[in-house]
Amino acid sequence: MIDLYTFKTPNGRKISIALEELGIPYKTHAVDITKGDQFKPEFLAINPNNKIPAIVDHDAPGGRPLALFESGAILLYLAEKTGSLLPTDPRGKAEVTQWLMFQMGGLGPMLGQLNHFGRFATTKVPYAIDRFETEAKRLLGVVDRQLASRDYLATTYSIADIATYPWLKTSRDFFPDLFNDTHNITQYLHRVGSRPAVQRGMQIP
Ligand SMILES: N[C@@H](CCC(=O)N[C@@H](CS)C(=O)NCC(=O)O)C(=O)O
Repeated sequence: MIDLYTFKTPNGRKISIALEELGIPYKTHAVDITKGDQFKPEFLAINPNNKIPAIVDHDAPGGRPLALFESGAILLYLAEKTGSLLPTDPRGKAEVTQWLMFQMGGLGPMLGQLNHFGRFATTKVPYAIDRFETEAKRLLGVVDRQLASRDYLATTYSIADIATYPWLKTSRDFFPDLFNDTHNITQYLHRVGSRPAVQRGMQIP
């Protein structure tokens, strides 16, 4: 059994999608980050970085519960624990890890900053909006070109797609103009979004 601490954001949805894909039983705990739940001592004991998602795996290696934060680390852990969604051959694994890191270090943070400065900042800062919009467009171009000749980011459907899909889907809903020239991404969103586990995971919490 896994306890999943999450909220309705792209980073949270990565883990609910993965758990749904893998068929691992889990219990959802909604951490309302708009109300400060992430700063409560009981949550900080699980993630000292006060962010969702986090998990506690009660059937972890070593025979004692394992608390984990950082969505990329959680995805790698779940994939390796189950032997799914991550190839075991070094070449295939490296390709998936590359696109996972691209999402964790590039696409996610840049789209996240664009979301902040474009939708939530109380002061409009044109320089920041322009910077993050330009970088987001460039990164979306990289993804779109990668998908021109393949169905998934790496050779097969993997945790790299699970990390990327919720960010693309949510960003397209809020910033549709960014996706005017990304037809391969549009098809990819249909392809990945039609998976029942993805649909279920996107509803959590
Ligand atoms: N690199 C982290 C980022 C997690 C993150 O930014 N979580 C946000 C929601 S998407 C959060 O919990 N923010 C609350 C806060 O910063 O107080 C991951 O991928 O897990």
